Amino acid sequence: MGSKLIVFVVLGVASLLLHSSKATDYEVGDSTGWKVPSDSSFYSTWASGKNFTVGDTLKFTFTTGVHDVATVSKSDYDSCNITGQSNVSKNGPTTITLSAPGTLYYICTFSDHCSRGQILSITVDTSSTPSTPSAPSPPGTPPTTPSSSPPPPPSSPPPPSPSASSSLVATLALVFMSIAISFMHYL
Ligand SMILES: *[C@@H]1O[C@H](CO)[C@@H](O)[C@H](O)[C@H]1NC(C)=O
Ligand SMILES: *[C@@H]1O[C@H](CO)[C@@H](O)[C@H](O)[C@H]1NC(C)=O
Ligand SMILES: *[C@@H]1O[C@H](CO)[C@@H](O)[C@H](O)[C@H]1NC(C)=O
Ligand SMILES: [Cu+2]
Repeated sequence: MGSKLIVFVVLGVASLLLHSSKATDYEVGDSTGWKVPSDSSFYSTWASGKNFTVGDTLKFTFTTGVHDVATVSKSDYDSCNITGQSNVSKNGPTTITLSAPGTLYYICTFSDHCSRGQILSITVDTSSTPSTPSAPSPPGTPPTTPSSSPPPPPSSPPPPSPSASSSLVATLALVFMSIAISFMHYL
């Protein structure tokens, strides 16, 4: 009985780990869900520190008829323009797949909910691999590096190797094996 339970727990953790290496399913606001927050910066706080990538999903949990989710332009987001919005999900919960990189803006179109902080903006990156930030150079200026300053020290951390996920699989396989072996000892 106890061993079977352990196997189930390990299976659950393993599937979670393997799943999170592909795409992340975000519950907007976590346990708060999608509603008028008590703190108007609640959803920007929720989004900060999260790295959204293409393929991830956003789940907005709300009661149908009490809130909605409108995908809006930046200017409509900035001004809390709730009128004339056409891209609105009225049924809760709503799951939105982040299909392209860029910044996305979501508001609730019910009365004053947007101005009271029921508003979310996220930036979606292309992939989870860190890209080299390229500083925009003024037009017409050749991209020359100043020779006066010394080159940066080559102490950048190594890029994540593709073997990271396979070593995870190997570790999990080992865990499964040892559990199976200890299981057989009981029989
Ligand atoms: C998001 O990405 C930044 C920069 O690549 C990194 O420092 C940070 O730890 C990442 N955060 C999460 C939650 O993965
Ligand atoms: C509000 O948003 C709608 C849809 O984007 C737009 O047609 C309308 O002009 C906007 N109104 C104002 C005052 O910006
Ligand atoms: C409508 O909203 C969805 C979800 O955010 C988005 O993927 C789609 O691009 C939007 N469509 C338009 C026409 O803006
Ligand atoms: Cu609302």
